[in-house]
Amino acid sequence: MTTKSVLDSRPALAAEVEKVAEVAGYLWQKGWAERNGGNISVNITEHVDYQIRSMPAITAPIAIGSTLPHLKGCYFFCKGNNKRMRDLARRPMENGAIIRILDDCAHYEIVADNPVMPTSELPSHLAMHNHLIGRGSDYKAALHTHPIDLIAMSHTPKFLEKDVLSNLLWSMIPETKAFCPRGLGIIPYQLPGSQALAEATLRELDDYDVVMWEKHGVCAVGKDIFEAFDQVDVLSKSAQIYISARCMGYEPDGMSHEQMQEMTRAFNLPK
Ligand code: 2HA
Ligand code: ZN
Repeated sequence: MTTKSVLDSRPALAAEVEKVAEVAGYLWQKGWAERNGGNISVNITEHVDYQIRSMPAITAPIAIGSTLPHLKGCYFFCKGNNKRMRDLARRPMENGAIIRILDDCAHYEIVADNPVMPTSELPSHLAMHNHLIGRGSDYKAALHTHPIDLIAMSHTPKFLEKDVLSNLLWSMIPETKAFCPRGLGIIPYQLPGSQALAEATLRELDDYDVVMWEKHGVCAVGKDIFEAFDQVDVLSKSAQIYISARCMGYEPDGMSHEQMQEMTRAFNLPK
């Protein structure tokens, strides 16, 4: 492993990677990131200077598996395949890498600091970034994690009907709708890392910023990795309140329809 880093004397780029490391630590502390569970990718193109652009790659080109035209010339910081969030938290450049998308938009190469192969969910992550850029969004971060409470709730069909879980979670505490105003989309079970999962995720992202991968985890997007994490965190808090009430032996009332309407008006939230 090198001791010199591409982050040296690049404070803006270093700050983005530090945010990823901070969130990786939270995911581990919350119990959402067993072993190598979960993935993070951040579009860092705006922080990439001419010197990085002219740096030779440290791997041969690797096929993405699809062609993603909006990613031409983009750079991403990605957690490494089989790497642990708890290690990414302490040593981000040994457990993640900066990749460059090649001009054919179908291959990438690793440029720094070490030849750490990116996350197994790279097809979903890059497809999400391509989709976000294509619709003119300023979102830069994608997060996949395994929150115990939300996954547990995806193990029963009654919560998998459209918007049932969103409405339930919003009604547990006022902040959840305020800070996750588009709610939680639901994606029926698909093989992890598959193109089918990537495609289903894209469809749901048109309506939601956080989607549930049934019996697997959630995927969230945001302007930066903090924003993506915060949305999952508020949904998980609501899930905890629901589960705590059920453990005390009752079905929680939830906020009333009138209280939800009042919140929606007061915070100017989508209906
Ligand atoms: O990378 O969580 O879904 C580990 C995962 C894959
Ligand atoms: Zn996963």
